[in-house]
Amino acid sequence: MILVFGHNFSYTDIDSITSSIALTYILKAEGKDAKAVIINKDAIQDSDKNIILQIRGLEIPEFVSKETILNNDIAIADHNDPDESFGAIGINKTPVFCIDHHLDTGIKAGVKIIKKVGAAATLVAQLAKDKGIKLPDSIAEALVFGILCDTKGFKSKKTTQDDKDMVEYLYSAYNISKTIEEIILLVIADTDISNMTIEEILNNDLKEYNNDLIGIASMEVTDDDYLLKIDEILKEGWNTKYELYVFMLFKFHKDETTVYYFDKKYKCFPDIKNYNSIISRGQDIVPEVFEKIGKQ
Ligand SMILES: [Mn+2]
Repeated sequence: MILVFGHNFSYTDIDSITSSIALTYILKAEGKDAKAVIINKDAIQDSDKNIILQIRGLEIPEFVSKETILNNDIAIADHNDPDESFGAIGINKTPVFCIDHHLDTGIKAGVKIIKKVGAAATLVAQLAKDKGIKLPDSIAEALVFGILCDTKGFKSKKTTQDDKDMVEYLYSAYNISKTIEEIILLVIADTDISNMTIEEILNNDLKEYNNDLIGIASMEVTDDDYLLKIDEILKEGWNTKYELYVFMLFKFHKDETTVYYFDKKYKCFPDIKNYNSIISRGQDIVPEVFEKIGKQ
């Protein structure tokens, strides 16, 4: 059996979930025994659960134990860094399949497809298309959600023509029950930051790096309500467990990103940096952080 999963540490996301479900379908269509799973039972945060409920026919992958992972083959989608995945629970395995849109860590895999596009879901949809595998409409629709989530409705700087072309193709080849505009409204819902605790805010969409010494969280907003919490964010950002904690604020109403750094160790990051676009954690901030700490 091949267990298929996206990045799970700390949180998974819609791109990871939909990509792993579609990759599972492709592997099964090729006669392999495969199952989409999650490997961290706390991987799905509430904001994503609300989106998942809107995706027709989508079943949340079941959680499997470390022992189950040890006894089966693995395939990974939407990441290629063992540290943010199975490595985090002490598993050392070569995936039989890896499909991802992040920077190549040099991981070994039976089949490895890594291409810099806006969403892993774009690559998985392309894989099905290339192989002539007809997906169920519900899985095609899930992939549209994955692409629009990760590219933030094509607003993210990491969006490529491939992502746009793939969404257009999926609409032409499948029966998708919602329009692009309807899906964008669902996936870029304004985060009601005023009703969140500071802990929830600082942990939102959190990913850990560098043996969990670095944490990078992010939040999407569509108005200026976040200003009510900004003093608390600026204060408590220093009290996380990380040597370097980064909080990215995507301001969709202004097409801007503000990045707050809480650097207790490296002393080489500004407290705050503004960008005139919706930038990407994986493509903009993570490489910059590792380049800077590498020089320290
Ligand atoms: Mn992704």
